[in-house]
Amino acid sequence: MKKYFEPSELIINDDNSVFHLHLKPEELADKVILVGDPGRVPTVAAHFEEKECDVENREFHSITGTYNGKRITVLSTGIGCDNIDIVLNELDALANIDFQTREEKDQLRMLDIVRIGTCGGLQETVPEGTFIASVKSIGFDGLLNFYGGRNDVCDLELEDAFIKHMQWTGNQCIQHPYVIDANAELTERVAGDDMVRGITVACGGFFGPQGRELRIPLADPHQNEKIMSFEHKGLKITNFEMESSAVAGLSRLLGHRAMTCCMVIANRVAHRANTGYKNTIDHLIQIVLDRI
Ligand code: R1P
Ligand code: URA
Repeated sequence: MKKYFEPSELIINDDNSVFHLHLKPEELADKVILVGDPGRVPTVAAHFEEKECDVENREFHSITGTYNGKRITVLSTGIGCDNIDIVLNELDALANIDFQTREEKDQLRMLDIVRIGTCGGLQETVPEGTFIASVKSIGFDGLLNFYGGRNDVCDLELEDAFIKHMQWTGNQCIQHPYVIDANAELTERVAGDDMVRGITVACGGFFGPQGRELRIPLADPHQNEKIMSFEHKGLKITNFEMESSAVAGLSRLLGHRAMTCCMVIANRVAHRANTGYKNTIDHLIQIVLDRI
């Protein structure tokens, strides 16, 4: 029996577009670039030779077009993994659910999804301007813990090692972290020779969860020191951002290939930040467009 999705579970707008993204099934390409900042969407699409649709709703701005003959959809997710839950589920619905019958399709499509983001560097070796490919992500956001099959796709050995290393007790930083791999083939192709490979911690916030203390003290004042000293099978934690774990995790569970690459805009060891990054992220965009 085919799976049927009720109107309350998969919400479809009157114009046959999906509830939040406002995209229609025929408007989605197999290659998808996700960016956080809606302002980054026109920057990516400026490289397209043709545009076939340009749709906006809330923080979700999508443009589908072609780059060197490749059909690509670029879409903004806004900030945070809660939006990634919406974006990944709606992208998959556009690809793999028939909007007329509300049933899962017989032939499932696999999307190649690359997130181009910004991040905070956690080692001296990744100064501002470095491109980092997240080989693995540690999700502090808790999202994957709500989905069945989570333990089948997560790196439970690294999860255990990380939890022991952090020595959190009681309700300190309570979400159970999950550890998820990016798609290895896509990561190799997109990261090439010019990106640093590392473990990324994806946080459910920019301040406390990333160990930034303004006027509220942190639950664990030693959080970042411990994160920076963690090492597993030769890999160190290189950076903080806020979406890679949810992108990799939901893509794995849905049968899509995903990876995240970010440009470092702040280095937490050197205590420096580059606020002029919007002028330089185009180089990373160009690399991804050529390799996706
Ligand atoms: C925080 O400033 C935002 O920047 C990073 C984080 O993941 C978070 O979304 O990514 P983007 O530049 O893609 O938004
Ligand atoms: N994005 C983040 O999530 N953290 C940083 O430090 C910089 C960009």
